[in-house]
Amino acid sequence: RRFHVAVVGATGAVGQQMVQTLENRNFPVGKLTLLSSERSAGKKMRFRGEEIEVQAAAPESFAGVDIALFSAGGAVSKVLAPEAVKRGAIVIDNTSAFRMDENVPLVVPEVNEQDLTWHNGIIANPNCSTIQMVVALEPIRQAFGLKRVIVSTYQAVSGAGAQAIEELKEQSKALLSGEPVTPEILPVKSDRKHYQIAFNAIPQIDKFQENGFTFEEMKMINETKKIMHMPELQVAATCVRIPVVCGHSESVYIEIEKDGVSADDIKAVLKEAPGVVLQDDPSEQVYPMPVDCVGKYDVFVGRIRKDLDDDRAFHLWIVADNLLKGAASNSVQIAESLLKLGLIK
Ligand code: 11C
Repeated sequence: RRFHVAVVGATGAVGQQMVQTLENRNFPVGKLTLLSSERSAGKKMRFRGEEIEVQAAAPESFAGVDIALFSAGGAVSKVLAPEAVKRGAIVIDNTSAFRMDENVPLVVPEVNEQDLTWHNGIIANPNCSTIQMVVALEPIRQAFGLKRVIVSTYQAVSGAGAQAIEELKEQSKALLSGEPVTPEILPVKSDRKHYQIAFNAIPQIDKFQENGFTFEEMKMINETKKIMHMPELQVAATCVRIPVVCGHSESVYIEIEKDGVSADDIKAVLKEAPGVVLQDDPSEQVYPMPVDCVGKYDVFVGRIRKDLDDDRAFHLWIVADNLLKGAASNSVQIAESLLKLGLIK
């Protein structure tokens, strides 16, 4: 059978990739409905060689829809996801609106596909920087146990949307021409101050919380524990925006449970892990970089080494396309898993 799929936020940085990924992964789409805000309605997008006009999203848009992929911001999901479910659709939501709701599974298929079995209509797609990290950590946890994670991220501007990509490009051009810049989007569009991203690094992604961490950092902390079913896991994160268009990178420090494990043992596990590509050969200067990961669905891991002071601690470098594995392709993979597990009627 073929399915009626809707993409909400179709014209956005992630929405465009969702449409492309449905096509590239040959998802059995019978009908594709593209939805957006009023502002983007009327635009045309291509899917399998045909032009589809984008419509303004409304509750009635979901009549007859089997699967709705949402990526139009948390506020839109909060209002329209329940409307889609009411009309019989399964929602795969790529916003933070429902991720920590205990009635909503938060799923990365390589890690916790079975959580899909208890969904109640809405399935949450985790934050991009969380997804790529847990894909690499879960096989290590299964083999050697996992006690503690400390991550620092180097995140691409596309995580903040199409306007942030434009801002980086415009600022880069202006500064190279000796012209002044007026930051308006990054680090957070709705926060009070904005800073230059071109030729800079900004240690703020999303808004600050009362505990001194940003919301992005709290997402990495809380979502990792939920996806891995490890409320006791010790996790800390520092999230930084860098002037890269696409591809998030992460320096990850882990402490495992088992004694006597070598870096080669960790590499052997990751070599066989689903969704992971091991790129680790210092003798040949081989390691993952964002420019090489763009357009790919996998998570790339390298620079794996044992800590010099703690026998149970290791360092890893993890890179993935934040718009694909971090968002669009993980969402489409969730839809594929629903089919595989017989969870869509
Ligand atoms: C960023 N990780 O790079 C964010 C974007 O919760 O889905 C994804 C926000 C989210 O800015």
